Amino acid sequence: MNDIANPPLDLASYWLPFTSNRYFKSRPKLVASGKDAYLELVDGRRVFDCLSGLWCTPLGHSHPAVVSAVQSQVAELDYAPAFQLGHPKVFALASRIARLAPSGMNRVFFTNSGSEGVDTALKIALAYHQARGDARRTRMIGRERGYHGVGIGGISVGGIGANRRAFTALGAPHVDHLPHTYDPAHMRFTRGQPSWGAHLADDLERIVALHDASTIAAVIVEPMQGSTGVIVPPKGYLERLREICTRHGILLIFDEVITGFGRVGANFAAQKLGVTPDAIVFAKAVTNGVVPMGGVIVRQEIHDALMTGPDRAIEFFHGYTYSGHPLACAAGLASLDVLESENLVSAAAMLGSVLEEAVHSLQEEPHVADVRNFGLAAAVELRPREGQPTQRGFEAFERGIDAGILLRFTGDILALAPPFISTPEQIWHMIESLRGVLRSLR
Ligand code: PXG
Repeated sequence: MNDIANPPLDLASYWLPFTSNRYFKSRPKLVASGKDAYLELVDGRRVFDCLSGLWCTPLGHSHPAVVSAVQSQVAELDYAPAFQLGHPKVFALASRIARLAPSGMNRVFFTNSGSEGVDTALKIALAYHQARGDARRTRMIGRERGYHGVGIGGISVGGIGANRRAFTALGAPHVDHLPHTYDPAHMRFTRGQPSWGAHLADDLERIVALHDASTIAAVIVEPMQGSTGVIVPPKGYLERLREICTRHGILLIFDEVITGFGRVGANFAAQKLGVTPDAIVFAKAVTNGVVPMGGVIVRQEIHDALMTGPDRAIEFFHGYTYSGHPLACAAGLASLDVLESENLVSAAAMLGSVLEEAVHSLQEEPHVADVRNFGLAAAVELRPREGQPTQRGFEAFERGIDAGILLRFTGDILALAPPFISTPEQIWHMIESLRGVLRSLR
């Protein structure tokens, strides 16, 4: 292990998140630096960043405009108390985000992560109904295979078994789940949105009938499910969810932590899909992953409903020491400047067509069970090795690094979401490298 750093690093104390710690420590992979669409490991291997970090660095690494904004900010104002005070950049960033959001969604609450954003959105939903005298509306509806981070609210509405099972004792009690929308029999190798599956939204009517609409506060879904392996919404599905929520006075929350800020070829998936929710959770790309930040955008009416109570009284008992941190705001303003001035949302849309063409050329490669894509995101689902599920995904990840591509695997699904600054040649090169990896797998 002496070659990974000089002097040798003690790997014992650090407990890695969502990682096989014992395996990692037997074969550590340490990143030394990043530039544009590439990361370099301490052993000198250079890899194309196929998932833009963890979906969070669409502008590539160390973008000079973001680096310089953060450097200046830390020298000028490193922290400002978040309660009872503000600073100019936090207002500027909120207005900027409101300008990018669907019209009418113009009030922004800041958190430090997607998980905190999700829990904040759920709290806003409860507080909103209470403020309107509808305090019975406490139930939350999530969806199978949904990922909404790891807070107590997020794992309760989330639908990934392993993330919930051990912790149900802490979970929010009043939760139900819609079925997920993935059915390979109907949508294998679909390009973009599947035409089958809109009817799955009707399950919300069944849930409403079961619990009564008057007990349901909100439905939360990722417009495109990311973490579980890029599950694309069937045509008409989200429209129908919207219609049912509106009819029953239920708030619709889109968790756009992955899809927000250009990933699907529009500022938000809400705009790409033409469905406007009541709240949008964001994180990741808002600061290009440079400083942690998340948040919630809500319709003005939801915000205004909470602006009640005695003069000088706090209206919403919620917030974080680092809500709207000056460094995050500086990184956010600079990142959104770059996104706009370099037309990177259109670039993402254009590269999405390149990725679609390229990734579907893998359909006949060994082990490939499905290929799907939406915007500048795609998944290649592998058939699990007999008796050893997840091993193929894991091996693809390991071999990818040697082949110059940093892949992200979840079980046997490989997800791709390259930076918006990628060239079409880099996208094709990524896919050709992946083809080589697939052919090398057993
Ligand atoms: N909601 C969604 C939809 C997410 O994708 C979160 C909330 C939580 O965000 P924080 O910032 O608390 O991690 C996420 C996070 C992957 C991957 O490989 C996805 C996420 C995180 C790490 C890896 O798909 N999504």
